[in-house]
Amino acid sequence: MADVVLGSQWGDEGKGKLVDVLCEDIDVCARCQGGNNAGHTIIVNDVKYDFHMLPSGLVNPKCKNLIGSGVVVHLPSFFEELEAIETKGLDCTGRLFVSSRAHLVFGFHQRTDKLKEAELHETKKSIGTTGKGIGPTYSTKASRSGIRVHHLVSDEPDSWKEFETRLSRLIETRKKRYGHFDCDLDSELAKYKVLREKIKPFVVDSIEFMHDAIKEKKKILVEGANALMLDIDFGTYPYVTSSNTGIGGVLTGLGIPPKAINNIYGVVKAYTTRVGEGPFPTEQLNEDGEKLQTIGCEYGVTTGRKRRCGWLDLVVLKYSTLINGYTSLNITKLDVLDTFKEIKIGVSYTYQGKKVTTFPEDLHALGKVDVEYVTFPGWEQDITQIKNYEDLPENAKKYLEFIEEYVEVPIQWVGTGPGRESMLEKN
Ligand code: 2SA
Ligand code: GDP
Ligand code: MG
Repeated sequence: MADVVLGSQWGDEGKGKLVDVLCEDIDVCARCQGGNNAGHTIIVNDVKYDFHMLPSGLVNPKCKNLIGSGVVVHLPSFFEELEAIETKGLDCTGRLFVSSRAHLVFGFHQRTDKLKEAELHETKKSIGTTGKGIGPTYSTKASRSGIRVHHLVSDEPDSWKEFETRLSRLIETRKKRYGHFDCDLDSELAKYKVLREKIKPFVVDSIEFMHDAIKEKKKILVEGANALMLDIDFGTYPYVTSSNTGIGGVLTGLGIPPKAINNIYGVVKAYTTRVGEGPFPTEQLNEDGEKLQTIGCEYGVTTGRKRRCGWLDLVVLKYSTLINGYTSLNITKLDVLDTFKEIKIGVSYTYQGKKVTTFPEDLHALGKVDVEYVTFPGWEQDITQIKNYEDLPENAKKYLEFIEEYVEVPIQWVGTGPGRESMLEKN
């Protein structure tokens, strides 16, 4: 059976840390969507690991790791990331696998991503993407002109020739569209001839891989990337990423049936952050927002961008819970609120004087809602050294219990610091 870790807000809730904690006891860790736009930071014995495309389960030496068919893979970054974590002492030999059905991200996708953003910028409508080519790669996938891992590694006669033709066609289309498009097919082909041999040992049929693991009763953990409010269908479209970041992406990105899923853990930051453009009703463009940003060290792991910050938004969390069906929650970064005298939680929206009863799909409306807040007294105490949930200050417990009651999902863990050891389990 598989347990799943999903981001419940706009990402960077601390999914990587929960995956690390759970992986102590896990046989297989799998990524199902996204690509190297993700950034998961894990701190083990004061060593900091930044995962982007590789599954965070690699920190556990006993855990096998799969990049599923729903992930988009930029091979040069794959090897760079692998080398970086191996240099820090993680031996990944024989523990990392890539689906033959995963789509490849090429340099031309990344260039297209940046050109599209530049065009949108002119009309002040840029998405604020990570520039990693994620949107353009999922676009070629949906338009059925994408190149998958098996196209690259196939030993069938003429397969390399077919690969050349596919890549050349894709680049030509971009040249026609953008005119000044800078991409040299020959140097790209030379690079991929080398990468083809390098990636071969990692490639598996991920359907067989997952179903063998299920049959052998292995403990599987699926690591979600990005988060529900960035989901291509359910997020704040078009200010979203290009994959299904919710529970649906787990099934389509790994080829497993719903009955193989056991627990669905929702990771919830004790406040809210967002990186990139798009509406953010509880954003605090004031001292409180700056304080959250500074104390929470809220910078993008992939791009280094400052994250926008605001209060916890339970309208968002309730909506995210409806879609993903969390069985329990991990509230993270509670310690970041330690010095606040008062802490607010957004509990409802009104639009044009009327209470909003469903989550607005129209961003003009979402951008203009008034948020009703409940104000909590802070605990004004350092909680980073606390070892048991029961020992948390009363005001912190009240804050947590309010969340639990509002969304009707139990809290299972509370994060009180970035390290693996700073995770309180609630009984
Ligand atoms: P993209 O590049 O096409 O996926 O961007 C589309 C939107 O999705 C947002 N997005 C993210 N939001 C939060 N965290 C992400 N990962 C990195 C991190 C981000 C970083 O962990 O910090 O380093 O900047 C992530 N990836 C994509 C993105 O901001 C756009 O709003
Ligand atoms: P992810 O994308 O959801 O895996 O999250 P990121 O790694 O992008 O961002 C979360 C950041 O918060 C990382 O730097 C983590 O080390 C850090 N973090 C995770 N949990 C906690 C916590 O409970 N307290 C504090 N202070 N930091 C945390
Ligand atoms: Mg992140």
